[in-house]
Amino acid sequence: MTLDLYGFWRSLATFRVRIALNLKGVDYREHRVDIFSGEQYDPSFRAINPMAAVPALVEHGQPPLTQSMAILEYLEEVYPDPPLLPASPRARAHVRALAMIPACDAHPLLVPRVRAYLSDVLVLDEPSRMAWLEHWSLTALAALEQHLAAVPGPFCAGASPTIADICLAAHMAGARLSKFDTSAFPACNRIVDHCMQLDAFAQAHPLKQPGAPVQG
Ligand SMILES: N[C@@H](CCC(=O)N[C@@H](CS)C(=O)NCC(=O)O)C(=O)O
Repeated sequence: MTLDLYGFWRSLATFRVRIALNLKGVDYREHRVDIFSGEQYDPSFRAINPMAAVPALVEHGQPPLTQSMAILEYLEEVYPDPPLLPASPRARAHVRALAMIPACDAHPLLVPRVRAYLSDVLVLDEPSRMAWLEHWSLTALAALEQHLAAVPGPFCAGASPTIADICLAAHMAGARLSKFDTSAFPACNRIVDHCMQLDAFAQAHPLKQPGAPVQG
């Protein structure tokens, strides 16, 4: 049965869920919630996600699932093939930790509601706001680079993609869209470039989604 994904082209958390759905071959249709124009605050969407954030995943007749990491874990349990977590408990914990660096330590500092607070409440000017975003974006990449510099690859944890690759690819896409200099992170760039050769990642990219700016 087709799943309903509520998302937005520029949303990195939605990008994560799209990749997982694609990797697992799960059929879905996406409904656009324009988080730049404030559609996430519409009562009809708040009824789906009271946090007013995408993604949300709805299966016919079931309450919505929210939080991209919870959705990835759900997909892993319900559609175990191909696995997005390694077999051993220790390796799984490590992959989850790598995934959480961008998803839990960095991404919450970069979202529109935080950007709006920086400009509207703290009255930061545009260069100061960009410095904030760049700082936290690159802080996560520096930590990941230290973890990944010596891995044999081609993915974060071996020969197939895991949730660590999904979260790294989404985070790097955000950094690249913001034109941050990521050249100090060659291992991260190498792994992401490898991921993006897979259709499941490439087709899920923000710039491939309806509503994204057309690239010249
Ligand atoms: N921890 C949540 C984050 C969800 C989130 O903040 N999504 C962003 C887009 S990536 C959003 O919808 N933001 C709306 C806003 O900040 O107003 C998840 O992983 O799903």
